[in-house]
Amino acid sequence: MKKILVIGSAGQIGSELVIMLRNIYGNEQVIATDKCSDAGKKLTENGIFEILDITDRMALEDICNKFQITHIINLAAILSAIGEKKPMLAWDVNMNGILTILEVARIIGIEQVMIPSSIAVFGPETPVDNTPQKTILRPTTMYGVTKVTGELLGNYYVKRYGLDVRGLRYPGIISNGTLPGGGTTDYAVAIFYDAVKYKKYTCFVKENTRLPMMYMPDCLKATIDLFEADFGDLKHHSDFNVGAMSFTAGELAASIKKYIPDFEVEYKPDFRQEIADTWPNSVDDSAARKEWGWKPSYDLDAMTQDMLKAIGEKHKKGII
Ligand code: NAD
Ligand code: AKB
Repeated sequence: MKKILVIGSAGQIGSELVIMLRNIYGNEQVIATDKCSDAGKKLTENGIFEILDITDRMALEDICNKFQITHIINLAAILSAIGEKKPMLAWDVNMNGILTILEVARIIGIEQVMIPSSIAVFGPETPVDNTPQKTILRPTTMYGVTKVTGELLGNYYVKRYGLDVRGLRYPGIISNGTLPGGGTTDYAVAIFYDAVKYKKYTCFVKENTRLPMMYMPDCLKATIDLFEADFGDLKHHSDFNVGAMSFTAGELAASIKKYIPDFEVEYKPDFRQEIADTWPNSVDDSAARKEWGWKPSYDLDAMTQDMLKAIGEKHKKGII
């Protein structure tokens, strides 16, 4: 039976992934950890939550042994915008964190390690439309540098040691649970909160900025589907492109306007524009579709309706 350790579980993705994993595998089979104790009631009330800093190798080994962990999912990371403000921290958490996990996994015999990557592996020289799986990986952010290196390390551990390492390049993830943790795609979440609360939003990228995005239910599905895939069916390992939708900031605003007609957006690009300009418009995810059956469910309008409903309910209850 799988015993799953989720590292960095209090963030945007982890806080929802842990709940889904516990629903599938059982509360006691999923150990949630994060460096901060702000895990939210949900993670502590129906399962174990432990403090774990991913750069602390001894602590990681202790937790793996204590709970007889078989599978590790690492979500601890410093995202692109914070990474440009604190590049050394991004290197430490993203790089030393991954190497620590891979080494511990190799030495104590963990069955599978999952480490998500990002569209941030691409850079200004990469083809922007339908970006191929195998292409130029020359990012210009520290976050991107750590994500490319993480993918290479993952593939190295597969080839060199036969360790089962998996990863997928998430696009910008949009959700209504935990707020995003300091990335360039955060505008695509913040716009919904401000639309509901103020009917106004000041967007930090230009109206015509187009990026690949994905709604959280699809993100969780992609993660679990790859987690569950048969290792023997995988030709790729740490670097699967996964696509769902692609829209400009202006198209996102127009989709919200269909439901909130007096919603207004002002565009005031900041330093994150430069990062967004180096990422693709859309990705070719045919390898994920072929090797583990990836298929997204949400398009822009379906996501907008769902986001506005969920955030509208929070607003009515006075939670936001
Ligand atoms: P997040 O910033 O919301 O959460 C990251 C979590 O890691 C936080 O709870 C933080 O406390 C924790 N953390 C930071 N330093 C740590 C350390 N030293 N030890 C242990 N925990 C630490 O990030 P997220 O959006 O949930 O992202 C999860 C993964 O998905 C990351 O690898 C990220 O690069 C990747 N990803 C996310 C997106 C997105 O849009 N959310 C897109 C592409 C890739
Ligand atoms: C970020 O904007 O940094 C993340 C990502 C796309 O990796 N959301």
